[in-house]
Amino acid sequence: MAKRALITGITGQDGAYLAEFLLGRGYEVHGMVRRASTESFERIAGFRDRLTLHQADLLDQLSIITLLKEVEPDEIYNLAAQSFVPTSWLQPLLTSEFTALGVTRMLEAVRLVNPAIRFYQASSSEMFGAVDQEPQNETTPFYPRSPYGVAKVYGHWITVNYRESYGIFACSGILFNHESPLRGKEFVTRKVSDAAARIKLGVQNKLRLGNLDAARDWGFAGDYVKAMWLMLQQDRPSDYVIATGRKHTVRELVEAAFGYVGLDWQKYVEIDPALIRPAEVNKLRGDAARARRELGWEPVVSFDELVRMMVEADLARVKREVEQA
Ligand code: NAP
Ligand code: F7E
Repeated sequence: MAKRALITGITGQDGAYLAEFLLGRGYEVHGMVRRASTESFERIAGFRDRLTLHQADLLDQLSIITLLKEVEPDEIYNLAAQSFVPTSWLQPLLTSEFTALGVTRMLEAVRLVNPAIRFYQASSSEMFGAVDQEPQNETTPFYPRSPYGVAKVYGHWITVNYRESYGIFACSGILFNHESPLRGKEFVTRKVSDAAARIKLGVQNKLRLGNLDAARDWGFAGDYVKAMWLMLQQDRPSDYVIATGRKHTVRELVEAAFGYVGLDWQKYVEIDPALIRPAEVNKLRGDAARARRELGWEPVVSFDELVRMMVEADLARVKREVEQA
């Protein structure tokens, strides 16, 4: 019989890639979506008819319990969260409700409905924050630098705690930044690829950015969702860092994206002080040796390939928009 997976956050970047990946593995895929006046199903439109979507919300405990009773999943991937770091300073309480307490609500539902369900928690390299040690691995101490990072530390430890307290097969994947053409446009990679395309096609003049010196370990979302699945297929649950092991600055990202469309980025980029964060994470680089050893996981797409993939996708999309206008 086909395995059944439940994905929270299925309408997000990772949810879409993971749903497609699991469908390809023969899974019956269910998604949890929150009620909105307008549906946000663009990312899953291509395979929407092969999914079963259910309304529930991370803020509503009973809706999650009811959902688990109805779906009876073998595996849960908890990807839903308020995931944009700057918003976490503007809405710190809501971020904690979704991104921190939401994890406990999911785990409580697993404990009550069926503790045999395997559980994946979407943890983040933002938990390392102002770290000294480089590269960061599973034993590196956390020093989060935003309400989002703090909420993710809570989500990580409550996952570990439910594993240790109740024997639940719960894994925390500590994923470094991962991007794709499906990335939200407010995140820096997509903001840059979209701007490079729009400026090249003459429908934008300037690109306003914040800190160009920040460095991140950027990988491809399509590679990273495979690691989530691999974690839940092991004999024993554990926590894994997922990263490429290479870091680049925002400046290098801009150079690569604008270079790809043959433009000199310095003519278009302006620094907007409003985009500088109250507390910054300056450099992150992950060490995924445990994942390589125990899961057999390796990233496939390089930084240059990722930038090219994103700029090409935005060029094609903006071209279509311009032609239709
Ligand atoms: P994303 O594109 O922002 O997607 C977030 C998802 O969460 C959306 O489907 C959103 O639904 C849903 N959601 C938010 N609040 C909800 C609520 N109260 N109830 C139900 N659903 C809710 O994020 P992503 O990039 O795919 O990331 C997936 C997860 O991995 C997140 O937990 C993120 O924090 C974490 N993470 C991401 C990265 C990365 O680089 N991408 C790295 C490490 C960890 P709507 O469509 O309704 O808004
Ligand atoms: O910023 C700098 C900014 O918003 C990256 C989320 O998926 O990954 C993501 O969090 C860097 C920061 O991602 C702009 O200051 C400069 O240093 O793309 P970002 P993030 O904050 O690293 C982690 C792993 C997650 O878990 C999160 O959910 O880029 N930066 N100028 C800018 N960033 C943005 N967004 N916009 C700018 O104009």
